[in-house]
Amino acid sequence: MGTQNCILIGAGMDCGKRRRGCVMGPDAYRTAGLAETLAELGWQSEDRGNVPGPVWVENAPTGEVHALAETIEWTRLLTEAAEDAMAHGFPIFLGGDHALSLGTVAGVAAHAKREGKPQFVLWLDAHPDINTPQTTTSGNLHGTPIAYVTGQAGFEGFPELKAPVPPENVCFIGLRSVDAPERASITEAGMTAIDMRQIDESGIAAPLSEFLARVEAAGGVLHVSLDVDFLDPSIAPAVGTTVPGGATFREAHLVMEMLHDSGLVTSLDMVELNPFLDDRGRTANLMVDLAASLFGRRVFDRRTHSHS
Ligand code: NNH
Ligand code: MN
Ligand code: MN
Ligand code: MN
Repeated sequence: MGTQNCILIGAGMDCGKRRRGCVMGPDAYRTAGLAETLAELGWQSEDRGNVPGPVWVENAPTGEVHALAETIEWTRLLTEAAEDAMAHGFPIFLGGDHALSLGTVAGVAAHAKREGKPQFVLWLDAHPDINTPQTTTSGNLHGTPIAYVTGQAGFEGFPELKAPVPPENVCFIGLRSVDAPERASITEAGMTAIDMRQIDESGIAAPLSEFLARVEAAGGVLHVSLDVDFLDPSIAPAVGTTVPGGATFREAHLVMEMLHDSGLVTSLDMVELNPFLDDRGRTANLMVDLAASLFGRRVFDRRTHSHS
C-alpha cells in the first residue's frame, strides 16, 4: 500500500466573478476541520498554505471581461502548483472561485500526460462553465474553465496548454443553468452532460457508473471539480450563484461514495464557497463531509460487508 498523502492548496481566488468572499474559502475549510477529517480516514495531509495570487480587483463595467490579467496570473501559478503537487500526493484545491480550475485542471492534465495516462474531468456544478472570453455575457471568467482546458480558441494571453483535455473525457453532472453558446459547444464537442432532469428520471448513480466505467476502461485518471452550487441551495446557501433544484444531500454523498469506491480520482477542486454568505458554517461543514465521503467515510464497506 502506498502512502495516502493529501496536499492541501489554498487558492482563495476571488476575481473570477464580481461578488466578493471566496477569498475566505480556504480558511473556512481549515476551520471546518478538513485536515483532521482526512486524518481520521487514514490520510495524512500536507497543507501548503495559500497560493499568493491577486485576490481582488475593482469591478469591470458590466458586460466587459472582469479581471483578465489577474486570472491569467492565477492560471500560471495554479498550473505550476497543481503539476508539482501531483508528483507528491493527492491535491485538494481549496477555493476560491471556479476560475481557479483554469489552472488546476491544466496542471493535473500536464502531469497525466507525462505519466502517459488519459485525463478525465467530472464537473459537479449547476453550470457547465464552458463560455470563452468572447461568448461570456457576464464577463465573469469563473464561467470559462472547461473551454480553456479543452483547448478552445479565445484564450489569448493565457499560458499555453501542455495537455488539452479531450472534450469526450469531460462529464458534467447537475446542470440546470446553461447559456445558449454553452449548449451549442457541449453538443458539438460530444461531452457527457447529465442535467437535473436526467437525474430525476434515472437517479444519479446510473449515469455516474457509466462514466466511471469509461474512465476505468481507458486506464484514465479523474479530476473532480465540485462547485458548491451543484448542491441544492436549501442545504448549501454559501454561494453567490444559487440555482434552485440542485443535488440533494444523499445524491451528493452517493456521488462521493461511488467516486471513492472507483479508486479513479486523483485530484479535487472545492470551489465557489463564499463563507460570507454561510449560515453558521453549514455549507463549509457539508463540503468537508462530502470530501470525507470521497476519501472513504462510510457506514459499512460495501465490498466486504456481508450478512452471512
Ligand atoms: N454561465 C454563467 C456565466 O458565464 C454563470 C456561471 N456561474 C457559475 N458557474 N457560477 O459555476 O457567467
Ligand atoms: Mn515538488
Ligand atoms: Mn462553476
Ligand atoms: Mn456553478
